[in-house]
Amino acid sequence: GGIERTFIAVKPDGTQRGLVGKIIQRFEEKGYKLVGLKAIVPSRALAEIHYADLKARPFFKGLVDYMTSGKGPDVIKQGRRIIGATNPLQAEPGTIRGDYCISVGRNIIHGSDSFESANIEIPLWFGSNEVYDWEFGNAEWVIS
Ligand code: DAT
Ligand code: MG
Repeated sequence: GGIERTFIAVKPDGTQRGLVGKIIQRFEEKGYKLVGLKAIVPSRALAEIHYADLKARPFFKGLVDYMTSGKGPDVIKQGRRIIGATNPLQAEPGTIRGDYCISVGRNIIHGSDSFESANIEIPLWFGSNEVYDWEFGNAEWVIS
């Protein structure tokens, strides 16, 4: 894919466990650009809209997020690879979920699963004036 944006959210357990910095660092070190960042406790309504596709599932009530947003080539799919499988017991070592958690109900992070989802989730969580489209000073050393 071309240049994409995704929506990444550290969930309350990741925040409580002090993993926000490490998670942001993994995306930074990979070469992705952070264009928006905030710490919020989402309203119940926002969390329900975000996970609307899972409304019928028994675990629906427990899902809330803190967040980061990154930008770069193929960031949506690569972000999912960095995060690892939904069930941390199936997530490969070296992924965020594979390294930091053991329970699907406490899997510490969200990442958009497609271009369509990212384009819904980013404006759901960020106002247009909360995203800063800056340029890397060293862009040519990261993206060819
Ligand atoms: P992902 O977060 O990998 O995109 P998803 O969109 O299918 O996974 O589900 C959203 C979240 O819902 C997931 O991160 C954790 C929770 N979840 C999914 N399946 C679950 C299950 N079987 N039991 C408990 N929680 C679950
Ligand atoms: Mg999902």
